[in-house]
Amino acid sequence: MRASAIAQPNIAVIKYWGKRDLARNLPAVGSISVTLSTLYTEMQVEIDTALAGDVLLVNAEENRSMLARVSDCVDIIAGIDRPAVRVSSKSNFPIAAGIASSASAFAALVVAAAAAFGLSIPRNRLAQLAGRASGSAARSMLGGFVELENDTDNIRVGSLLSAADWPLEILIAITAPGPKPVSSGDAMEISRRTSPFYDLWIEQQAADLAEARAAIRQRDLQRLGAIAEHNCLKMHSVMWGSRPPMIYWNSATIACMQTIRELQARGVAVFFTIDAGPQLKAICAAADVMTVRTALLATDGVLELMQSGIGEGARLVSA
Ligand code: 2P0
Repeated sequence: MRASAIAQPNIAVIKYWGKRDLARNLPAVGSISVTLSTLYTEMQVEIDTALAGDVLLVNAEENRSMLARVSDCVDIIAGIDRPAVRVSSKSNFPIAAGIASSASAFAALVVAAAAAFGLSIPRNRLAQLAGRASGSAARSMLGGFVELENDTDNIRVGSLLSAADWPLEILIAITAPGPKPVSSGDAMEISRRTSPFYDLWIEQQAADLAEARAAIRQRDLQRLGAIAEHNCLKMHSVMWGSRPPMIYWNSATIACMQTIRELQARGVAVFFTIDAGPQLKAICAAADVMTVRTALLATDGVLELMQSGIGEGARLVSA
């Protein structure tokens, strides 16, 4: 009747931007991400027949704005005739600020909800169901380097390398902690409808995925960095070319990019990526993490640095 699960957010090195089926929330492109280890969302789902309707607590406070999305996700797992649930979510990082909080939240939610209702659902099916709630959540079902394949009729997730196979470090430079002005889902739709670069973005994704896959298999950080930065900046070009433009960066985001370029010029193996928010994520070998930390902390406008290794997929914890 009650179950808890933990999931980690993931950072895409080859991005998901755009949907090909709004009703089923199917992405228009495949993507590749790394699952983080130190940031987490823990979700507890408790069936409570005494409740008149579902209740959602986020970090111990009742939250009505996210309730409908959470209820829909539990419906997808347990059916609409299910009893009401009390869902409690805890995270150790800012929500809706471009650090993939919906990915860890919905990955943990599907695992906890399936267990609370006593359902045994294969992992790939859970990934598909999590993906209906949030496209990127499907990737947090697995650990390490994860590819989300955009098949003809559904999605499939697969692991390219485990966390232990290539122990990289990820630094997240927080440049503004508040929630983003436009949700990723809405912004993607605006891009699809209005950006003159959108079709080209979709067309080129298979080549970017193949290049990243090869770089990951070879554990070639420089090769992965080159394609990841290209893919990230191309996604943001699609956003900037949208009407109205979707500009998530601030001046500190650009200062952080400059810092990474300077490190690269000094021979440090590091690359950046930026999602639908103003935070910059730097990915480097464990041996270089102190150098990258120091440089990012000295960059104007960086408020805080979060650090993570590569972690595991969503899993049950004792409730
Ligand atoms: C990604 N993002 O691949 C890309 C890069 C943001 C920028 O996946 O509408 O919050 O819920 O499916 O999962 C954010 O997308 O979007 C995202 P929905 P989601 O990480």
